[in-house]
Amino acid sequence: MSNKKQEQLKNVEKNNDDKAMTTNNGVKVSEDENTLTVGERGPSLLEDFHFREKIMHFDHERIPERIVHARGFGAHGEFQVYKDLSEYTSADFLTHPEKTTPVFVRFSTVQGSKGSPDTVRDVRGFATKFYTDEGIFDLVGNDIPVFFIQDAIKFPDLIHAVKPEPHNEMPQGGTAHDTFWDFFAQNPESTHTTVWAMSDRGIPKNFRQIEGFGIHTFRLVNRDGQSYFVKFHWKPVHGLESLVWDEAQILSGKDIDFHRKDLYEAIEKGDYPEWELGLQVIRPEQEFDFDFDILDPTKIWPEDEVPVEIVGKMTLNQNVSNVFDETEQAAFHPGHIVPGIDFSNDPLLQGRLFSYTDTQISRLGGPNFNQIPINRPVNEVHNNQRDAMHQMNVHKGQTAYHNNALNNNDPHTTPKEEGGYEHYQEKVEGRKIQKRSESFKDYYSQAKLYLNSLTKPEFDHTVDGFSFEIGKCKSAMVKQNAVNQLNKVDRALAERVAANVGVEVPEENEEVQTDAKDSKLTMEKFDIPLPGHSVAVLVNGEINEETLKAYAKTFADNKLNYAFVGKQPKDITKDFGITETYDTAHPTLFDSVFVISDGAELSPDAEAFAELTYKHNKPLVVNQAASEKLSNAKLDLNAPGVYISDDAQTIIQAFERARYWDR
Ligand code: HDE
Repeated sequence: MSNKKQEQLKNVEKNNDDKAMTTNNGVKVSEDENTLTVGERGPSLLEDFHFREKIMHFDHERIPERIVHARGFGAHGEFQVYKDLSEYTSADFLTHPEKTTPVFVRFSTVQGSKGSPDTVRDVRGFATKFYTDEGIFDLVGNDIPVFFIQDAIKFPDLIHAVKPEPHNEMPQGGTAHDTFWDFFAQNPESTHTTVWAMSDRGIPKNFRQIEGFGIHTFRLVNRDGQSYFVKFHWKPVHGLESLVWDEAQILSGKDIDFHRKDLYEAIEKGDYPEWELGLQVIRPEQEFDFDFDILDPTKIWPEDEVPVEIVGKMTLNQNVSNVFDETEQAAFHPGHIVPGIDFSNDPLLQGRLFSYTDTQISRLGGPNFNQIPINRPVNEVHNNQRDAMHQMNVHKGQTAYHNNALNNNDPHTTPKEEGGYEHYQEKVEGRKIQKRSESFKDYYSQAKLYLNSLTKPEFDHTVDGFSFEIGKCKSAMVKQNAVNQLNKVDRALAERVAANVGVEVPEENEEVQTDAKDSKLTMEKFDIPLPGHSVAVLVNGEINEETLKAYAKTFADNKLNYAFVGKQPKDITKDFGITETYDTAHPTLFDSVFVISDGAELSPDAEAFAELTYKHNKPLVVNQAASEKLSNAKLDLNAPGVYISDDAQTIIQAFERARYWDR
């Protein structure tokens, strides 16, 4: 823990080791099991101040969960830029390749409440706090590069439609209900993002393997005051993977913490999750060169058209010590920016600038939330803001105003040349109006571009996503309206979904006409590195210990996580053995399966395990003896990604692909 933020947090750490218990006023406590009563069986006495304080504190332990992104998980790390980006920006952390900047990242789902499952179909939040030497920069993004709406005034409508319905508070954590699809059909600007959410992108495999997007157009401003439009990207070093829908649904029950556990364990093991920071830059003179408006948050800048320049790397290398103190109290805000970065006029971004501070006041109990340790910058803070709830500082001196002569006019302002923040002097003029720009009105072309860019299996999964979600609606009108919208994007999609959910395909084909594609949108473009993947070894019969150990070594040497699964746990050595049973393990919790037998029959559990792995298109290896016993199982031993072999190396080879969609 050498980074500045970690050191700062260390100073406020509380450790109970060897410490006497005290009240919050520092009085040593002699009794913590029994309240003060009159006699052994008599009434309790209010004068037991330790009891009163303990219960009072407990009664207030919860704070309001976030209105959106309530379910989240965070970790610390650091960021380093690869090269000096002074051409684009004056930001200190982007112009000093020798510096590492502490970061804190919180991943989240959007719709569900704090206790909802991790693997629901939803957009994932990807919020990064950079503790730079010039103050905090928050990149509060998502794992999908576009958003459902174009203007912040519609955010409460979107969220009211997507959240559990008010009359019965269902469903939790998902969009498969009438109000969401009614919103979708009545607000066509949501089409593009919804297509992404219904594709494999809506069910990521874990947090380590998602992309991150700032979504909005920001500005970078260099020392000469020259400005560039920019979009921020995080590219996962570990590749991009998703679950299959059936798997995601099973996992919502088998392991509600599936994503957070993966992140936590990877960091504990030292397999640090990493992302590269990418920039898409558009020069001011190119602002109107595109067939989309670069301020519209429902549009991507296709990477084939505006390539992503990779400029740095972020590594998450430290779990939090306390989830409430750090992750829950973290207050992100897209308005936290540093010199060298500025906003664009994207109307969604502009509205966010109000919302995030406002929400912290009810969530964190007052305007001093920046003083909570996780939210403190690593550089010094001085200003004339005073008092208010939960003030943690003791401000010295007589003056708290500017200008003053009594304190030499301190704290003093700093000119731009010396690092003071100055807003970019964009020239704007116009009438005050409430009207959406005509240039924002093409809702369908990029939704179609996205579909055009998917592989066939990815397109099929998207059909399944829509069919499941629209199919769950109770109102036939809502279903029909939703399919009518799809008909404006892609006729084949509309036809297939209409058939699956039992409504009419609109007579007229209204499909938007474009063959445009972007080669960077399919998830299959990403290489999937082997480390971090997992294998379940199903042990049938009495396999000797040396064989099991040799398998374990091969997996460990290749940085695969592994578990031996049998009918009963069996210690082979102190730290090694059959640790999982069919009660605790499940195929959805592993990326591949290796079935071994010494000739013994396979248990029905083992067969079912192999079948589900097969069904979910994951690598499957069975040894010769096991293959002979699998004749009743519902799987084809000759299918792609299924191997008959006794050699653990075969699993390594089978991971050439994480999923065999052609099975
Ligand atoms: Fe947020 N959003 N949002 N949002 N958002 C919040 O702030 C809001 C939007 C995003 O891990 C809230 O502290 C408005 C886009 C993330 O703590 C709230 C609008 C994007 C997180 C809020 C948007 C996001 C939030 C709730 C429309 C992707 C979780 C609690 C103008 C670029 C941060 C909080 C964390 C959280 C408002 C749209 C991402 C209410 C008004 C677009 C990742 O302030």
